[in-house]
Amino acid sequence: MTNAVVPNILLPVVAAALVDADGRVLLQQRPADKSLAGLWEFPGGKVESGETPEDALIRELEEELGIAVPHACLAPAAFASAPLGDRHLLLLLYIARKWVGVPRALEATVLKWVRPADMHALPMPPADRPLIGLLDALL
Ligand code: 9L3
Ligand code: MG
Repeated sequence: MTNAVVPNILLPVVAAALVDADGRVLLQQRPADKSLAGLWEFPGGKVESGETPEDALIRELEEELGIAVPHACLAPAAFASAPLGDRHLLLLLYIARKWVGVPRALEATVLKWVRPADMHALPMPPADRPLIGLLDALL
């Protein structure tokens, strides 16, 4: 049998757990005009054609928060998946403890710093929720 072309059902999305000196992690609330409106997510977005996951995440963090994260400060940490319409979202989470600038809500409704243990009480997208426990174990 020849190799079949793998149907493109996976949607790669990258996100960051920005960790502050007190071990709190930055979450942002998705705006009303976007999918999953009102849910609290790790900042990030889709990997675009031609980008590495790390390049995509650095671009997203600049667009969404106005911060610069050096490539060397991104550590791959965990992943999770969730159905998304007729596709399947594959969420790759990176940890960063250093960045340049102060995060601002340039696309989100609001930002907040949250301890992983306190995230369970927040409404989060289906792909983000399984990452809470993994993150808690890593921090
Ligand atoms: N998504 C889920 N959790 C996240 C992020 C950054 C994104 N932490 C989902 C929401 C959308 C899709 O991935 O369905 C693409 O994200 P965006 O480009 O709307 O931010
Ligand atoms: Mg986004």
